[in-house]
Amino acid sequence: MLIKSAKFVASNASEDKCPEPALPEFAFIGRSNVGKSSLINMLAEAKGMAKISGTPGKTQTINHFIINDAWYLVDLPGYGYAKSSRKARTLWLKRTENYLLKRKNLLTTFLLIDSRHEPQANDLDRISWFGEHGLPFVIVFTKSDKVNNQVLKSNIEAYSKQLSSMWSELPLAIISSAKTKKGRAEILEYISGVADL
Ligand SMILES: Nc1nc2c(ncn2[C@@H]2O[C@H](COP(=O)(O)OP(=O)(O)OP(=O)(O)O)[C@@H](O)[C@H]2O)c(=O)[nH]1
Ligand SMILES: [Mg+2]
Repeated sequence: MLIKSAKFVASNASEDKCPEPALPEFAFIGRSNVGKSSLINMLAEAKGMAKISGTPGKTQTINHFIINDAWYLVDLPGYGYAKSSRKARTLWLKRTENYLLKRKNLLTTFLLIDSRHEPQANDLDRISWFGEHGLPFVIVFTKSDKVNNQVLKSNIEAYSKQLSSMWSELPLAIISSAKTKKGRAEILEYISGVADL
């Protein structure tokens, strides 16, 4: 898929304030600092479009970006930041879960997992949550440039093992790097197929 244009549309605190749900959209969720905003910029070939930071917790709202004037990429706040307050975590849950459950034009959510780490409880909980609610999602293993192939393979295998105990069929998983653009073609191809673009 060719990206002809990519523009920031709006930043909102709640689902009911988001742009009219008239175009297909795809959201990105995952732990703080996992690389959601970086992946969105990499896919859109738009450096600096989504705000990136080395400090976890950069994205705090629901951010819509319009691609080719035809579909949305949505950057969501991260979860699991150890230093966030209970109040902030409750707010995250309220905002994000409400968005994921209610948004009518949301076709698939990309659930990002840092490929450098072994399975983490909060990521597994999030995967279960998608399953419980029957919401379509794709796993993306991020920052693959930071890990050697052996560790990458072993971490992905550990995930597959954990997930096999919960699911009869494993969700689609894509390996990515915002740095080398690994996974870009695969993710865009998936989007274009699902949204019939
Ligand atoms: N080497 C490498 N660094 C990455 C990659 N993706 C993201 N980063 C770095 O990881 C840090 C966090 O990236 P963000 O894209 O801001 O992460 P986020 O998930 O949007 O974080 P929050 O908005 O805080 O939830 C930044 O320093 C990025 O430069 C990647 O694929 N490879
Ligand atoms: Mg972000």
